[in-house]
Amino acid sequence: MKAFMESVKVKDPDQKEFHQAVMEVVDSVKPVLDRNPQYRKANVLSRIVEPERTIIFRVPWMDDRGEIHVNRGFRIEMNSAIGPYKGGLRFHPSVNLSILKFLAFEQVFKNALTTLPMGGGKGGSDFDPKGKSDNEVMRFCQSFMCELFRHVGPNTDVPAGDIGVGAREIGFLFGMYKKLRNEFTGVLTGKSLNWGGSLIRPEATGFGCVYFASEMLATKGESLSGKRCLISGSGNVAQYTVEKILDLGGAVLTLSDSSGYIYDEAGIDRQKLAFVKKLKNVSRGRIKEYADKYKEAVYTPRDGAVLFNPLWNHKADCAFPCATENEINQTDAGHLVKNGVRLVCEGANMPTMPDGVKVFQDSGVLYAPAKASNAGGVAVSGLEMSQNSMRLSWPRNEVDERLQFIMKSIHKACVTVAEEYGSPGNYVIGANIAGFIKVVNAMIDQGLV
Ligand code: NDP
Ligand code: 2IT
Repeated sequence: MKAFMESVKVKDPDQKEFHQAVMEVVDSVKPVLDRNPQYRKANVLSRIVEPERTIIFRVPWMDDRGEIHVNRGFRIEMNSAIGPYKGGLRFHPSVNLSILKFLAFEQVFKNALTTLPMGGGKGGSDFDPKGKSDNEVMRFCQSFMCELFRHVGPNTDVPAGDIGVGAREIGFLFGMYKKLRNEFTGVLTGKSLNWGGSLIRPEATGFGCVYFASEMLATKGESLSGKRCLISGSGNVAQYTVEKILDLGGAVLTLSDSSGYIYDEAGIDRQKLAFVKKLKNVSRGRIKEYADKYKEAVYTPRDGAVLFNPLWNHKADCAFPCATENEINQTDAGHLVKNGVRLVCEGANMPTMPDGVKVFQDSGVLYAPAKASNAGGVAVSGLEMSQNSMRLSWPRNEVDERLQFIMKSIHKACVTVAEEYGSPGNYVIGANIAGFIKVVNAMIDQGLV
């Protein structure tokens, strides 16, 4: 296994995030390979870490002053063993091959866990939508799709949103796809309701994450009612995580963006959440404005020189990291445990660094890795694809019930498989092994392709 990891690193020495994601899976699946010699013989590990296809392209666009800019566009088509490539697009200046490969790799296992027929992919651009006008974002999305359209399709590769890509961007991307192909298909998910979107898709990742947390707490005879919760981020996933925690009687104390975080001891209630949704989704403002409006809240700007995130250093019961990767380091994890946190449920992808995960596991914290706990978003994307294929739309309660059922199934699969492999309560091992077995069995069935 060590030699295998070395070979992955030597091939792409700069792809630190990708190595991190691969390492976690490789660590988990060793007992599976030991029990199943056919997997080693089929060299499944080497095959599963190599994307089936990597597309990199130029995205030229013009700003409102007539100046020309060039960004880089990507789509990683990682694995199509169990269905068309499926996964989000991220627009953020930090986007590079390493980050998209880690996300695409995670997506393969996550999608397998949903029980729906979806392969794994991810894409995006180093374009920064922050501070851009709607027209600039539209021109960028159109230029991006002018290349991407030839690689995607409802039975080939179905992108969706991620950081920096929400309903507005999906609309512009879909419009250009439809014009170029002259067809109206479910090539993207996260579409608006009146032209092919699914009810509950905007809520799905956050709601699903809280459903998963409830399942974990239920194993200890507990619920979210009365629990104090810390949440990072203030985008799509964070907003609907707050909403569902409030539905279930919990209290939410924090939210953040890349500039800083707010702490509200009085709790973020529904009225305050409505303010955050408008602030972030309509006026595209900063979370600092929350503390300008609600004087009981304290705003702390991000200090790059500090080696821990003070958001994670408050007394609480549960933590839901919902911003971005590697936002909880070993020190943050130690602070959370010291402050009484007994459950960490990941809304963001890979938000906890490996030594942070170790702190949680050594302390007996209920810890859910992203590929299990945030799978609700892509699960409802899968339901959006089904509805599009059938040319009908299910009512809200039907999609929500299916989402709850899927999150319960993922929880059950994690628990059962972890026990089967001698690591009861270890959701990392459960999720990695359950996803891995499903995908590699399909790969083997389909021969060496
Ligand atoms: P949004 O763009 O809606 O929100 C992202 C939030 O995270 C913003 O508050 C943003 O702050 C903050 N953020 C982004 N990058 C950083 C950074 N480098 N440092 C600190 N804060 C940052 O994205 P989503 O809510 O959709 O995504 C959040 C996480 O959830 C990501 O990890 C994504 O991969 C994951 N995810 C999303 C799914 C979905 O369906 N949308 C599904 C499953 C997982 P700012 O505004 O300052 O950039
Ligand atoms: O990380 C993720 O699962 C997503 N960004 C959602 C992907 C999707 O296809 O809905």
